[in-house]
Amino acid sequence: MTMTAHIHPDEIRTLFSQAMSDMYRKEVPQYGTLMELVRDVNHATLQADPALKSRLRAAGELDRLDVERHGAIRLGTAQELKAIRRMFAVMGMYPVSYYDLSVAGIPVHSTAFRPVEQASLQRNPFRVFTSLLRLDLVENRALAEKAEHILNKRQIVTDGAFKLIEIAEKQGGLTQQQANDFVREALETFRWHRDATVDTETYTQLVEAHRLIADVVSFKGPHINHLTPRTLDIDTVQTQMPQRGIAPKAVIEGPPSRKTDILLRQTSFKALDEEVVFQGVTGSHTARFGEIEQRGIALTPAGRAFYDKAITDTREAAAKSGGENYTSLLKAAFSSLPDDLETLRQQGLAFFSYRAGNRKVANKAANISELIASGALIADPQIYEDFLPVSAAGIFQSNLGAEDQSNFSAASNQDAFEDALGAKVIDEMALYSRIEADSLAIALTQLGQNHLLQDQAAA
Ligand code: OOG
Ligand code: NI
Repeated sequence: MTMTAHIHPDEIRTLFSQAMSDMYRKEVPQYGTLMELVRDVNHATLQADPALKSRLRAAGELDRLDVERHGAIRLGTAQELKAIRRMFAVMGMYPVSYYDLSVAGIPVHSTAFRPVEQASLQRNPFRVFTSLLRLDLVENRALAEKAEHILNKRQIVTDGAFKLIEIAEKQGGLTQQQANDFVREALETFRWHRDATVDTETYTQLVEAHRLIADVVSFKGPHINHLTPRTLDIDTVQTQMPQRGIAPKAVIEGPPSRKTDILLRQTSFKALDEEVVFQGVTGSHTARFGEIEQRGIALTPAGRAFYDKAITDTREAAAKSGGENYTSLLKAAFSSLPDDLETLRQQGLAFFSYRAGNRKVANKAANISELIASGALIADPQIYEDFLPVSAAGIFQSNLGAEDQSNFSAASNQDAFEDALGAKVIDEMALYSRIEADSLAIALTQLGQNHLLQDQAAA
């Protein structure tokens, strides 16, 4: 039997993410403008801060910046979600975390498909925030049934893509030629279709139930909703957007601006009106928007608990005061969270990845902090690779308009989501803590400091 070499799933992911970016740039020209702005701001930030640049380079983080982005899609049925899971697996992307957005009045629940290994994340951390419509939350049952019927008639993954997914599953990978074909076929799933599958009347009914339902149900497939580049300085991007003819939403979602970036900060610009033909009748649809994000260090469960409480407190206080002083309330709520990496590390609030530095150590160190202080051991922040449900809800809502913030009195339903997915979602905290533990073990072994392995949880 002749064996043809398989290419690495990381390479397929990079090909796909590039192809997606090219397609989306043609579909939404403002995306190109946004990419340029982000590239300019990142360049200026690195120029102005050589220490940041060399830290990113040493941590293997610099190269991924230019290719880094996330996409968002919205699916209609369990079969679609299963098919998409198999498609993303070919590219080394797996479902991480469960996000319940019904608590924010949005009838979806979601996961993020992304690479999970540290080396794969460094090569290309491309992720896709993937939502599944919850027709069970639609009060008008007749409309929900109609929507289900419409969805059941469409096939969002091409026959060609399915064939290659099966080959990849059977052979454990794809050859270069198969990968190229796969990327071309997979791209079709996410393309914008100007021709809706429904008539104007049905579309209007769906919009009345919820604009998001109309977005999912009325089209041939889950057009890519947005592609989000990562900036190193979101405050500057936010202020410069208007100069490039882009109007950002009022506030940046997530934590406040700090010396030490944590988790994820996001902003977006208003959704576009796109021309659509409803069974011969020209109309328009508003769903796709632009988004920018800045990523900081991943927080441990203890750090995350602080974050969640600070955000909840801020929103409550802001609601009481009419929302005007949101930014100062937010800053105040985070003022007791340490704003330097080493304190976050020593207090067990954030996740790190360890590596041995150039300096050798002669003696057995007393603890890990001592090794770090001497320069023998280096603790790089682990970038937060996931999403924040409150931010996601804010992003959804800023693009839906106030009239769509209905209250779905639904319980979170991870079991139903995993049934639809045909798999369990991976726990994000387990991924960060495994990367931390593995990297520490390797570094300590290299440094001849294995005696410190037992108390790796300690500072
Ligand atoms: C997804 C909204 C959430 C994010 O980055 O948190 C999101 C959507 O609009 O489908 O994109
Ligand atoms: Ni997004």
